[in-house]
Amino acid sequence: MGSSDRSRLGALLRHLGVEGPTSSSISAFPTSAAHSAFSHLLQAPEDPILGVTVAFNKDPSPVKLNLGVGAYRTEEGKPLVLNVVRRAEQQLVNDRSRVKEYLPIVGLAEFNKLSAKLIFGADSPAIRENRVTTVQCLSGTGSLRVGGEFLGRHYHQRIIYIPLPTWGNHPKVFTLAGLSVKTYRYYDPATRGLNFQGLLEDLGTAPSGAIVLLHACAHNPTGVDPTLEQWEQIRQLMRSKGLLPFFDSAYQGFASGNLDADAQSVRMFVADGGECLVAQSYAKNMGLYGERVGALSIVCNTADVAGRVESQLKLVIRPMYSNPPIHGASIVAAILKDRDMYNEWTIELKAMADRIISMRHQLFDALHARGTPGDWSHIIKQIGMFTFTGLNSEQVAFMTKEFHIYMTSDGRISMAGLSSTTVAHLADAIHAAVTHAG
Ligand code: KET
Repeated sequence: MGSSDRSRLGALLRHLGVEGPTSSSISAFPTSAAHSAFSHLLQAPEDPILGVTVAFNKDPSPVKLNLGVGAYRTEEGKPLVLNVVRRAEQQLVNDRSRVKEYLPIVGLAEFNKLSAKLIFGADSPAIRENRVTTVQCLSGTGSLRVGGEFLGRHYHQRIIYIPLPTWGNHPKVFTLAGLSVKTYRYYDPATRGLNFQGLLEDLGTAPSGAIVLLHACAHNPTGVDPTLEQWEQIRQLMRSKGLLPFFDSAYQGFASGNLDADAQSVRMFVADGGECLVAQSYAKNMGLYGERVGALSIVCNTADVAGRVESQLKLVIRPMYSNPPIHGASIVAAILKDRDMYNEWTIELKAMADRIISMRHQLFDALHARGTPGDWSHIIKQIGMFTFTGLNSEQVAFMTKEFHIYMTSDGRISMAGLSSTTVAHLADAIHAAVTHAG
């Protein structure tokens, strides 16, 4: 700004009755970083999971391998758009009657109905009795957040118990929703299995009415799920203490390859007539990651309560993002309502689940062949997208530095990112990490 400009600005401001800035304060206008309104901000760390992809993208090595984020890759290491999704999209594009109007606050009605059916079962009494309210949300994360906000506003107990360990975003989502986060024991590093006794003890001493976050299947990051008998014991304990279940169902179909089998835990809790919340994601099981499609269902004990719950959910959603996007939910609805497309989806889903299971065997065999010290049978026993290897953060850092293998520092590997061509490289890296590092 030149000096004549400055004096003209000063005159204008005086004319308007505003105290004109002196020439020195004008020259100090926020043109330099030191005077930014945000200059006090510290550089925030990258997200522990999504930041792995940021680091991966910066690495020029041709042998680099991203086993961080839980996103499915083909044998060729490429992201996969399911055939059935392409078909549904084509159908949507060809339908000239479709418009881009706002959806209702709760999203696409058909999508909500079909999503409830998918998780609770077609013959669910809760659905038949109109005791379920389902709202379309922004994938699994958005569903958890809307559920958390709702509970923070309307539920008498603010404490939510999450498993130790759990998906890294859980504590952040629920804390920001105004809940107070506590943990319950879940994983036993010694057995690389479920710490069932610890879980029962911790839930047994939880204050009555506390919320409990449960992974419906394919627990992230451990790959360890309770058996059906253990689920039944958890259910009895929770119901006897009036604990409120909040299921996170991000991997329905990925654990066993079967959508119904993977919904058993949720259905057990609904079958007893009690209340619960469920956050569903279509990111993984339909490969709709970036479309952000999910649903929050709240099962209530009467239809009347469910109606009032839905009215309050609308008040939670409207000021956050008004209403959800239309495209992804339309894809899901098109697939779920058409018998032929639904069947095609289940076949493609099973193929993804099977490929992951086959990678578990290949990795286990490769470590066995190298004589890598340790018992690696957990690689085969664990369920879902991830293997919780037991590698420590130094070993992970070593594998990234020496082998360009990217994974979260807790030793979690996304098996869906592995293929027959990269398994040897990973096995070499693990072998070297175990024998040389940490
Ligand atoms: N719950 C769990 C247990 C979960 O693992 C994820 C994603 C989500 C919810 C949310 O997914 P959404 O895309 O909002 O539907 N987990 C993978 C990706 C991520 O961290 O965002 C992961 O753990 O790699």
